[in-house]
Amino acid sequence: MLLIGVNRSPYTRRVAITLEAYGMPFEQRPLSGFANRAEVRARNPLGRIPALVLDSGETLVDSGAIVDHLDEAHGRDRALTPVSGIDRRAVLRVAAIMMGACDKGLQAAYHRNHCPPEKLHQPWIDDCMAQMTNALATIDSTMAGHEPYLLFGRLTQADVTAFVAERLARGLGVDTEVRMPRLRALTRKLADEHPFRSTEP
Ligand SMILES: N[C@@H](CCC(=O)N[C@@H](CS)C(=O)NCC(=O)O)C(=O)O
Repeated sequence: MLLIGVNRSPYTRRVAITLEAYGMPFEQRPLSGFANRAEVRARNPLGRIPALVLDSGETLVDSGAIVDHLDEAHGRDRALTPVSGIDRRAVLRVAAIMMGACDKGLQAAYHRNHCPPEKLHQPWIDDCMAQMTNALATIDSTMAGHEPYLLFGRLTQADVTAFVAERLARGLGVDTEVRMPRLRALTRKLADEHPFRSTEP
């Protein structure tokens, strides 16, 4: 398998962490949607990373769809997202909030990086950042503070997505230590685990 994308991207890193957690061998081509436009658009018409090229030549796009395929290939009963029911909904809820938080953080960053200075609209940036921060703080408020993982005492896709979202928020200047201390403690612990350590950009 060939993973297209840089691990600086939270979506790409989510896929890379999942591949590592499942022990699936893969190669990675560290392309960025902006610096390598033509190559990325050849793999994904949207021009976004990640994309995953399967050994059959089929190309999957969007981290959610890619992770769903990896879950199926690994075996849904052993996957990072539970097969069904309330446990599945709980993991998917956290993953949706965390991926949405990344979307908002990146909207703010794209606006800041791609608009000419005279067109910058700070209230829009502030609102996006507030949505991201609020999403992370809400998950933080559900944490007991001494649990090894977010849910069920084991690693799930909730932890993977929380890890990449917290990392992005910190990179965008959110003081996660202060705003979401339990989440920050979790990501600090996860950073020592192989799938997270080996995918550090
Ligand atoms: N929903 C997508 C989001 C992917 C995404 O937005 N990737 C960013 C990199 S972090 C990208 O390629 N941006 C370039 C662009 O939007 O033009 C996923 O989960 O894979």
